[in-house]
Amino acid sequence: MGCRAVEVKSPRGVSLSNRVFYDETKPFTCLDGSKVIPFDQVNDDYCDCKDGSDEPGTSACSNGNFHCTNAGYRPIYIPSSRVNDGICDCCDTTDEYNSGAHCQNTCREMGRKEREELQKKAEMAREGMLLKQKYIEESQKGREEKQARLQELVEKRQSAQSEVDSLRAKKEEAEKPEKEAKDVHKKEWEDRREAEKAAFEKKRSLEAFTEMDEDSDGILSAQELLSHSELDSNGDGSLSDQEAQELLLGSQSVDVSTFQDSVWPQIKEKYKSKSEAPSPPPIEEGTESHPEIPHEDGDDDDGEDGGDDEDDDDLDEDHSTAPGKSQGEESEMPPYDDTTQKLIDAAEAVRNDYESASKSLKEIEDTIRNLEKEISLDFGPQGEFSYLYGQCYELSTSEYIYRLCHLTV
Ligand SMILES: [Ca+2]
Ligand SMILES: [Ca+2]
Ligand SMILES: [Ca+2]
Ligand SMILES: [Ca+2]
Repeated sequence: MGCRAVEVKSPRGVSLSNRVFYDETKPFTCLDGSKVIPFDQVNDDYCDCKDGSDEPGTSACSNGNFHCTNAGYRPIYIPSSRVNDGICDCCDTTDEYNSGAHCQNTCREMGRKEREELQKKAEMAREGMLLKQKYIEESQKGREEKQARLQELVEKRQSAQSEVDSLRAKKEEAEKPEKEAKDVHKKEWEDRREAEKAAFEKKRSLEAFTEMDEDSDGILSAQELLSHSELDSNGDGSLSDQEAQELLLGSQSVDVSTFQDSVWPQIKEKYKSKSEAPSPPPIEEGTESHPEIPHEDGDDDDGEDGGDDEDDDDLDEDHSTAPGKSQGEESEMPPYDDTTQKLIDAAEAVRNDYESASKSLKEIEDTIRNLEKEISLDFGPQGEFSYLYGQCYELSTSEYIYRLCHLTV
């Protein structure tokens, strides 16, 4: 491109590079080689060559091409049908040499504008290169810093890992006696409850026997049972002789110990005392009313992996609620004795240490992972796009907000 200010004499509509084929001292060979004609048939406004090459400067050939030199701007070819068609196609006006159209030579102005554009582009490219260089340098520096930081963290991870390992061992060591002591405590409490329940049941059964043994001869007869229609077994609302005998294990009567061992367990749910004071509600089997117990089990189970905070809460609850609520409520597990409590406290202290060590190890590992990821990302051949890392751009339209984030992981 650029400007060719020198006008060279050549047939009209022929480019400088094709000029060699148009030698006025020789016959003209059509450019496609199809025909040879005398040179005076070139540009004689009559189409001789199939490829139109004998009429570069007229519109005689429909497939011909006219070349504008456009000095000061850039040369172009136009279809020869546009030669002398009254419309200015070439900025140097050469296509309209015989049409009467008033064309102005605008090549110099167009060339100037183009050069200005190009200069602007070149300036921008230079600025861009400088910026790119800056980004590359920053990226290299950032990369080196990240590598150094990563190196540091990898070393730190090693010591954090051994800290966690040693605390885990300590924790397990402290949790073993803790669990044993807690189990013993729980077992003792459960045994005590069992014994209390058995004693209570024995007392109730004796009271029931005494009440049902109407003639107080120490023997409960089927006859004496009959008034207890609540013991009815076939649903007819009354207790028959036969039903009474079945309750008494097929006998006519039972003594007090047989009653307590074998009869009472069958009837105690149905039995209603006839004395005015209703019997106290029976102690239910199981531990539904003792919220502390499931927690205990939970504690022991997940003591191993430590990680969660619930552990701590449960233990705190044990300490604070057990002594307060225990009055009158035999279902509440009594507070731990001093020795057990000391074991729990000791284990808890190690658990806390272990957990905070685990937490900082995890933080180190997370940071390492992120750094490694960031280092491994492709930021261009020289890292020139690393400044885009994590940068987001938003475009709000009337309905949506488009958010574009670069290279985020
Ligand atoms: Ca011709
Ligand atoms: Ca024209
Ligand atoms: Ca009796
Ligand atoms: Ca019945």
